[in-house]
Amino acid sequence: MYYPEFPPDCKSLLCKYLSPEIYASLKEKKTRYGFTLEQLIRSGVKNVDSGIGVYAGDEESYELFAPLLNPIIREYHGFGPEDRHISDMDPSHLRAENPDPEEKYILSTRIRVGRNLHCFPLGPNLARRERLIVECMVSDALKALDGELAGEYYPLLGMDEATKRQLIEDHFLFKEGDRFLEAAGLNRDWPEGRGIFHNREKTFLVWVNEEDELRIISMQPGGDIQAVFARLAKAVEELQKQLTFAFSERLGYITSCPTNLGTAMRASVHIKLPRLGAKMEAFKAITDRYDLQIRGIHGEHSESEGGVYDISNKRRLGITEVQAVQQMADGVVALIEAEKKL
Ligand code: ADP
Ligand code: CIR
Repeated sequence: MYYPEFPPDCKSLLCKYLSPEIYASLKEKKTRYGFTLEQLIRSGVKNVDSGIGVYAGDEESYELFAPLLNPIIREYHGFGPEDRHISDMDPSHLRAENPDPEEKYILSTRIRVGRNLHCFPLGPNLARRERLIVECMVSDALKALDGELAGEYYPLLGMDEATKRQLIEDHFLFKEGDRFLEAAGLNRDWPEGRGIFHNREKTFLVWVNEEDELRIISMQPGGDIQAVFARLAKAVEELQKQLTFAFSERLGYITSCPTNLGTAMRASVHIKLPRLGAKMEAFKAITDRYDLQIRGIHGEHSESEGGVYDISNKRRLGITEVQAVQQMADGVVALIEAEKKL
């Protein structure tokens, strides 16, 4: 294995922080689960248009490869090696009244957290057998939920194409064939071991063995952010009674992509902002002020359609869950005000 080549205009954080010296100091290292630098950086080496370019194979990756990962974490989250993550998922601490009660702008609200099981490596380093055990453990835990959270687990293997396509189009199910995940080894043995759980109303969903072993999702039409957060907090609390999630005192919840560490939370709205969308500079000035990210409406790396954008908190580590949602909610109020003025 040689020092990788990046094009001169490469903007990934991998390319920025993988100096030849750091490369040389890490290239022979291996975690207890056998994860190497080559595996860690494969996605960003193959996809030189990555924003980040790395995926961890286990919790230990974050210690062993810290000379590369710490600077990436600092730049993305503004979180240094001496900082400690703090969690707060108490919905009574959130002040997020519906910013759009007349439903003119916000189409839907979604909050997700990523989780991984404490006693397994992360997806890029998960063996086929382990992935199946994770699927079994998680679907068993989900089966025990009741009330509003009760639902069914649908494995991807054997799901008919039309159902799958519809679930993806309706924003409930993950896409297939993501080249960033593919290069990270996250799509091995596809579709076996993957699946989706949801309640009858599709307001509570869990993705199994996608980028993380669990993606726990609460979503609903409109802008009732408070209700979406309260449902998520309840679901996480219930699942925690049955499953132990990978968690570090310093980095919070451990996820395969360093952008998701900490809260592992992305709180988003799909929001119609056609006027702001035509004035990208003004739009970005507001999203930067509230530390928000703009995505297209079919998820990351997709484009906006009809002036509808996915607006979410960018930072997930070093702020609490309540702060992450509050940032999104406050930013959305400012965006709606700006849209009205144009
Ligand atoms: P993640 O949220 O897990 O980081 P993506 O950005 O790929 O991953 O989004 C996953 C799916 O969730 C996509 O289909 C996306 O359109 C959908 N989604 C995200 N936010 C919302 C929202 N507020 N309302 C409806 N669907 C949403
Ligand atoms: C990239 O580097 O652009 C991709 N690996 C995605 C990074 C952030 N998104 C994510 O974790 N889903």
